[in-house]
Amino acid sequence: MQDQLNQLREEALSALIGVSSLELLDEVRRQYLGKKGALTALLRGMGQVPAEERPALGKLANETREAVEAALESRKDALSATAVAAGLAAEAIDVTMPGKAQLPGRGHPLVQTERRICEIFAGMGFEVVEGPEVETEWYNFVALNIPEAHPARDDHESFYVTDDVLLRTETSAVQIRTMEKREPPIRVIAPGRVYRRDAVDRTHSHTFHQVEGLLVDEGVRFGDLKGVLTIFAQRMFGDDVVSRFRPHYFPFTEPSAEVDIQCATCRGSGCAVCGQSGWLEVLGAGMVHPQVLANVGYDTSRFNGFAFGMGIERLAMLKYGIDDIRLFYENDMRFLDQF
Ligand code: 2NL
Repeated sequence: MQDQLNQLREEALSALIGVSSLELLDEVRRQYLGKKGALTALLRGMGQVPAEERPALGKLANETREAVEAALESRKDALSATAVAAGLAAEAIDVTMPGKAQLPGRGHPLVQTERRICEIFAGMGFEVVEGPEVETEWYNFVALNIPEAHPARDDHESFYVTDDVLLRTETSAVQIRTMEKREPPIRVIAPGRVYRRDAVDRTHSHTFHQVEGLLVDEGVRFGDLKGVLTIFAQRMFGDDVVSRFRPHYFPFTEPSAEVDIQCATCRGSGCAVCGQSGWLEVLGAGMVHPQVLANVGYDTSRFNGFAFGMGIERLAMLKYGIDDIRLFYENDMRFLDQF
């Protein structure tokens, strides 16, 4: 029996060496120390042992149990330590991994261009005003001296909602509303979306964006308009840009002009970009027609002014060298990412 006990201890201890998990460890505990285990089975044979040998054998049995328990305990500690270490290793953060870039958002190229235009005029004392996109014929046409027979008033060129109501074809109406509400001096710019019944192609869209400007005061001269727009062209396209004023006609200004900048690609000698003319049209302008000032109740013997209007898409296309207006509305990230 003594030998059997010693053998049991040897077996149990060597079994423990190969145990690789807490579950298997429990298995070994049951196998040797459990109610149906090897030690219990041996002790059942104690009845057959002579009485004088029992105390020594009992002591050995206890020592065996203690030895196996101690070994189980130390193996358990080792295994838990390994499990904790493995858990920590699995959770470890590799601080040397490259991060996921969070790119800051930015404005659509049209938004960026509109902001830049407004910023330049704000620097010259102009205030931004906004108004409705659905207008009456009075604000959109009549107050601006656009005659009934003008092609823009045809429903083939404008989006009419009713006989008298339409989607605005330019943001001038906002300026008419401003003049109705205030007395000169007036210095405002009106950015916004406008609508025209145009067929879509590389340079036309039925819905586009504009910035119009208006200045009304006493003794305003064409030279003031020229100065403001020359400075605008320089701030927008670079200090060395060359601009020119070319006579034009608008019903709401007299005299009127279109402003061109010299083509940066050919420096004025003519190329494919400027259609061989050497110049690129950027905006329209003129001295406000006295009839327009009279329409809002201003004293035309005292006040006069200048006004101008430009397409934001057109300016953005010139500034960034974009040759198709439709790119602005597709929201293709490969395009937008470039601005
Ligand atoms: C263009 C030309 C222009 C105006 C807009 C205007 C507004 C008022 C009175 C007089 Cl309230 N004029 N606006 C004047 C001249 C030209 O726009 O080519 N726009 C894209």
